[in-house]
This record gives sequence, structure tokens and C-alpha cells, in this order.
Amino acid sequence: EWKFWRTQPVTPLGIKVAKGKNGPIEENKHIEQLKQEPYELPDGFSWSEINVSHDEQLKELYTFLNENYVEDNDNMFRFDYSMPLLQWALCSPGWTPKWHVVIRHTESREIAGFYSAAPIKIKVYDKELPMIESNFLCVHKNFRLRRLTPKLIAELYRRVNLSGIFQGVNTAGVLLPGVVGKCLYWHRLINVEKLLSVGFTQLGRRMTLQMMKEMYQLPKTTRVRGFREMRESDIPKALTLLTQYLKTFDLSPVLTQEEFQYLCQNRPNIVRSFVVEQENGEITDFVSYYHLLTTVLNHQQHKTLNICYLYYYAASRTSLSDLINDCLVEAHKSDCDVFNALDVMDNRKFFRQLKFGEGDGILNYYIYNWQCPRINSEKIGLLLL
Ligand code: EN5
Repeated sequence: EWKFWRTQPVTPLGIKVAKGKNGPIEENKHIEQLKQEPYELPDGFSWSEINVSHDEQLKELYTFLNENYVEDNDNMFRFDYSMPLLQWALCSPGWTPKWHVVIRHTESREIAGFYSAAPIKIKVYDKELPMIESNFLCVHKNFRLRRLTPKLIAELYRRVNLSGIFQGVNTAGVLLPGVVGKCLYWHRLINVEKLLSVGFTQLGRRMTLQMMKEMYQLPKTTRVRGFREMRESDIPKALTLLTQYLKTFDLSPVLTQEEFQYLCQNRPNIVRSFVVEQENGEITDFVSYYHLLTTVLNHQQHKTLNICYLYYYAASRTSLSDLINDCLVEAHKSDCDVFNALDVMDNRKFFRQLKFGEGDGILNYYIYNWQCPRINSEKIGLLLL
């Protein structure tokens, strides 16, 4: 068991790390000590590249992920990252095509595997260091059980190490060595009728459709005075608020203004950000969410769910429930079917009041080549796309 993970610098499952321990598992290596050539692949597969700035290549990657990426436990739903969302997620500041790792089936040239990374500064407990965040690890359904995943992981870190970075963060639904935190998904139903029809949720006991619709109804307009879309000129103030808040967590990004602007400025159908402006012009609160479609597998009528995910926020004046409530109103206006949030940060403080319910999905957080005690979900302040 764990034939690959036993060769990697990760804390084995079931090992409890002592309080106060917080550092690398393996020392940084000099460039000359690192493997200079790519890992060997099984016969029939070869390393390849992809240029996601070219729409044709982006489309190929989009289709690959749309058909092969993460599904829920019961294989009823699969993530459907749109082309613009993918391009945005893959090209955050500091990105490089070297870290968009592709394996192709040599004969057919089709994509057999993919893994990506981008640089980010991470604070873990009391230490700040440059890491990568990796995402979109995926092997084609027809090429599973051929040990391509270990190759993708090892090759990605080989290239990252050659750039002088030796730690990375990522998330996964499955439980693996190197885990530092476990989070749960919560859901705020919006389009009740559609969610029932596709089996995303069931009719509550002793409830009719009408009752359930009424229960989840949302007002047409926002109610926090001064709540409005974030503009470019709000960015420095919103970042100050967020930076203050993120400091309070044991795992969080340390964002430059360029990164914050890239991640949180309004982009239609990708991310939306809002602020609360007081009458004196002061910006006191900030909240954002991103749009990620989900394919409904095997359904006659509905092919896709429009899902919004709570992203970064920071509230200094408005109560969190009021802020997120207005966020729900906005999501509803943009035709969102369900609003998702993890039980990270202070999210548990508004779940009950805003009628979120616990989902059946888990999201585990990982740090590669790092040893530290486990972090509770409410001490996690990092969100990956
Ligand atoms: C990225 N690096 O499981 C890796 N979603 O709860 C990403 N469940 O949508 C890894 N199974 O609970 C992502 N409805 C891992 C997550 C993969 C996707 C996933 C879960 C999250 C999900 C839904 C549908 C379940 C369908 C059957 C769910 C019930 C919600 C309901 C709300 C109201 C109160 C009762 C429960």
C-alpha cells in the first residue's frame, strides 16, 4: 500500500505530528542534485505541452477535464470548468507553461493525463514561504490503473524543484498521506425544483414542494446599506481588509495586490466581488464567489447545474450573515442553482441562519514536503479553485 507515497516527502497517514513542529520534511536541494531529465513513462505514453492561451488547445483541455475530472460519490455529477474559468485558474500571476504538465497517448495524441501548478506565498502557522498550489490532477478514464498519476506528481514537483520551490499545497476529495486538514461542503439550495429533479437533494420529510420552495425563497434585492459590486478603485482597501483577516488562520495565502486583483476583480461568469461602502465612503466589508458549472450525468431534462462557491471575504462592520445573505441574493439574480461553501474560516457562524445544509462531500487539504500538526477547518483560510 502507498507504494508511491512512501517514496515522497509527506507525513504518513495515522502519524500525529507534535505541537510546535512546523517545517520541511526534506531539505532544499541544489539544482545540480536534482534530476535533470523527465521521468520515464510507461510504453505508449509521452510527455507533452499545452498552450492554454490558444483557444483550440484550451478547448482540448476543457473537453478532457469535462469528461474525466472529479465526480461526486455516486457519480451523478462531474465538475465542468468552463474555458474562461480554466484559463483564469491556470494563468494566475507567475504562471508558466512548464508547470502545465501533459501526458499524451503517443499513438492517438489524445490527452491521457494532466496536472498544473502556479506559485503562491503561503502562511502555515507562524511561517511564510513560497510554495506552489497545484490543481486539476486528472487521468483519462480509459487510462486509469496504469500508474500515470505518480508520474504526473513526480514530474510536476521535479519541474517545480528546478525553479527552487520545494513545498506545495493542494486539495482532494480522497484521503491520502500528507493531509493537514479536512473540510466539509455545505450547500444553500436556491433553485429547489431543479435540484430535486436532478437528485441533488431530496424532499424534506413532511414537506411539499411548495413548502420547500417557500423555505428557500430569497429577496429580490440586497439589504445591506452600501452593498455594491467591487470596483478597481476599491482594491487596495479590500485587500487591506482581507490581509488582516487572513492573518488569523493557520493556513492562508499571502497575497500581493497584483494577485488579489487577478483573483478577485469582477469577471462576468467567473468571479464576482462586492464591498460595503459606508456613507462616509469607507470600505468596511468585502465578499466574493466564483461560478463553476457541474454536469448532471444521465438526466433527461437538465444537463448542467450552475453552482456558485463562496470565495474570499472579510467583514469588519457588517455581520457575516448579512454579508453572505446579500451574496446569496446576487447569486440568485445571476441564475445560480445552489450556493456552496466549505466549513473553513468563520463559515460555520452563518450556515444555520442562512439555511445551508451539510453535503456528502469532503475536501482534504495537503502540504507537500511539510510537517506540521493537523489544522481544524475553521483555522483554514485558503481557497483553491
Ligand atoms: C480540487 N483540487 O462530492 C479537488 N460534491 O457535498 C476537488 N453533494 O455536491 C475535490 N452524491 O450533498 C472535490 N447534496 C471533492 C468534491 C467532489 C464533488 C462532491 C458534494 C459536496 C455534493 C451534493 C449532491 C450529492 C449527490 C449524491 C449534496 C445534498 C445537499 C442538501 C442540502 C440541504 C440539506 C440536506 C443536504
